[in-house]
Amino acid sequence: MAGYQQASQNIILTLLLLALLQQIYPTFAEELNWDDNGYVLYCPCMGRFGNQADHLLGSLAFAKMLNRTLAVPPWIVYRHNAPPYVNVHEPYSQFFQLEALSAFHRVVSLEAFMQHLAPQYWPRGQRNAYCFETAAQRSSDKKSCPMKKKCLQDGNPFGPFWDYVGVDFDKSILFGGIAFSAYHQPQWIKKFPSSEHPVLALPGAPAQFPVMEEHVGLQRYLVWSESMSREGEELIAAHLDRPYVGIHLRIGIDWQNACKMLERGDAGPHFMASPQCVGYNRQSALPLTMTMCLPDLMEIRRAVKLWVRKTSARSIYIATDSESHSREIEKLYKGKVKVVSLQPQLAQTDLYILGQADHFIGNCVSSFSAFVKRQRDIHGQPSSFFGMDKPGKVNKKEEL
Ligand SMILES: Nc1nc2c(ncn2[C@@H]2O[C@H](COP(=O)(O)OP(=O)(O)O)[C@@H](O)[C@H]2O)c(=O)[nH]1
Ligand SMILES: *[C@@H]1O[C@H](CO)[C@@H](O)[C@H](O)[C@H]1NC(C)=O
Ligand SMILES: [Mg+2]
Repeated sequence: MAGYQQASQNIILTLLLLALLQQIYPTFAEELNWDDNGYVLYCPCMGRFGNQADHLLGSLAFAKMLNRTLAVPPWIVYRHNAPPYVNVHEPYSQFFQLEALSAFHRVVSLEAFMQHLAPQYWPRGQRNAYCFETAAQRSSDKKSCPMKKKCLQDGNPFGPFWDYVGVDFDKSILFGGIAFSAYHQPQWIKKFPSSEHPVLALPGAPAQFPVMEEHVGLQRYLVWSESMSREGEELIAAHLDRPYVGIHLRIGIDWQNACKMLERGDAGPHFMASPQCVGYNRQSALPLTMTMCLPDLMEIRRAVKLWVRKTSARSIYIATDSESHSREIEKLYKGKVKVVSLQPQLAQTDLYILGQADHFIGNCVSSFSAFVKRQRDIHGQPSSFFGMDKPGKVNKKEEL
């Protein structure tokens, strides 16, 4: 009898606990409900982290414009130079809080969508792909969306991405004369009402690169996960003395090649992420110099010296895609300023540390730098660029 009472008390306690948990995690319960207004799915198939982040901002805006839930994709991490030598798909929440996105708009992780909703509401056999007619033109039958295979390529990252969530597409639905901008909102609703087209699955992000000016502020909804913040704060506490200047060196071989386009005159001031510093307006854009794209050691030293002096920095953090130049930078200070470059396994760790710096010097053309700059702008933290000490203002030659 006593045992029975004990057991029923345990059950009541468990139920109470479950009810409590549901209150704390309401999004978990919501994730399981189907949204009659439909979903947007896409592959972040262009570029690495910075590009994927730009695309996420635009995709959030697109999903909100159509009042569809956004199925937030995992990050595609290209691990081809280190084990496991393939693409790794990191769930969004590995780096950022999914719940923070819902302050802007309804979201569900693509993984949860596939696990909890797709089996019933988007079953095999009914999985339509949606794409531009021009994209389908490149397929062998000229009418299939390039979801898992890109013509003349091995299908990376498209195939592995949809395989990761276990999706094969059954049919392609093509469209044209329409863009992802707000101007076309009525056409989207008319062409693809959610009653007939509940899941809009796209081969790429319904967004532009670089991010449009009007969507830059959506960065505020990208909030670091607790594990990322904890790890980042621990590293800062262990290695850096405040104030510290954080710098992003984007100088590796792929970048040297990209900047050659600028050198040859094949690129205007709007080149990749550069609107962030030359201005979004094409007519009034400031010139984009080679120093801004690929700062040489002289410019790196000049900018570091300037900002270390201005902020009375006690340490410098160097994030880099290749060399850190830490020896050369150390030489400027003879041990009085600590120079740190951790070259962490996760690029996001660098992003976190740069985001927390007392001053940040970024690369204007890099979307990796742009991520840091946007985040800092939201929190009112100062940033500059190599070759541009005051964002939006051409460097005077005389300075320093
Ligand atoms: N850890 C680390 N990785 C970097 C750094 N700079 C570039 N990378 C790597 O190179 C990639 C650059 O691609 P992306 O993020 O699209 O930025 P973008 O090409 O500079 O516009 C990043 O995602 C990182 O994987 C850096 O400072 N630190
Ligand atoms: C948007 O979608 C939500 C969730 O399905 C719904 O409750 C809301 O009424 C919709 N808003 C509009 C303007 O249609
Ligand atoms: Mg890139």
